[in-house]
Amino acid sequence: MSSTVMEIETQLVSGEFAEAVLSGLAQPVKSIPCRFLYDARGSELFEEITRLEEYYPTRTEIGLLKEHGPEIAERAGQGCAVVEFGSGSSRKTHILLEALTGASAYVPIDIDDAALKEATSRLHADFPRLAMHPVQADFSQDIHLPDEIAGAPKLGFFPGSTIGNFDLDGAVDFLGDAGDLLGPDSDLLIGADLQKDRDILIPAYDDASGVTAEFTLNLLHRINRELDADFVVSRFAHKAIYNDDVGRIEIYIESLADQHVTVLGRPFSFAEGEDIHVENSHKFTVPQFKALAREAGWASEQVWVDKNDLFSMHYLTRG
Ligand code: AVJ
Repeated sequence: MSSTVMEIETQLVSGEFAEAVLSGLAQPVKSIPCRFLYDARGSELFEEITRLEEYYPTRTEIGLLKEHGPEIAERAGQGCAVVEFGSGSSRKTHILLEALTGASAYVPIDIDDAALKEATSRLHADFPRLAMHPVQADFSQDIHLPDEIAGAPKLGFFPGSTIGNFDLDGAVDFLGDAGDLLGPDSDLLIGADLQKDRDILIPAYDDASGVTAEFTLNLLHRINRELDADFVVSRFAHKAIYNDDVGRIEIYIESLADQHVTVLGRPFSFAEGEDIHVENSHKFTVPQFKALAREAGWASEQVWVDKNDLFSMHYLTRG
């Protein structure tokens, strides 16, 4: 097909999701960016994942936040504005804000307006004297912080090891951009999941009750619903592997048969055993994460790790 015809055809398909799916499935190695896992149902299922026995990151990070809240507050100082990258986790934010009695404002940044409103109103009910300045934006855009917090010291907050979704170059870029946004002398509190035995890692991403499988396969239901597709979801399976070489969990949707699927009128074939790559979740060592932060212009001021060496929380400064 000539590139002109391709361009015209691509323009006919409206929406970022449609474009990502059509181009992702047309590649020799099929993949779809992980952000599309989080529609309303996907976000609900992810919330369920965070409460699973096998999924240690959430409860471990919450434990670290509770235990070290006073030290975090001491470092953050008086009058700081808390800038959260995403607004997904009000449970963690609540614990942080409870510890930071001196905070002057809360500024969540999220692409999803509904999620922003919900998080802000819930937190406003609990912290009525704290100024709330939600920012609706995409991290790939140029973001501007609200003028109201211009004079306040900034504490960025990026929990959950969501940084692990990026590849290593992407993580450095993100941390650099976050530093530029927060400005000189700002701080960043960030969660980073640790490398560990696959006997702990694999069940965390392939739980016995099948919630993670449902979360992954919801992507096919979403494509069927939104992109007029005919995936027979029972002919695909969730697959989580640990890639030792790069230290990351990789999540795939595996085709269980040779089959054809139509998405927005375009045909795609799948061989038995063929994968669609849908998510990476990097696991770090403490020195590796410090080096990554340093590369992006952040100095490590303090690191907290739980007693089982499962998860790390880093207090970084821009100096
Ligand atoms: C939201 C990226 C932190 O990598 O642990 C969990 C996503 N996917 N189970 C993670 C996820 C399947 C999660 N993050």
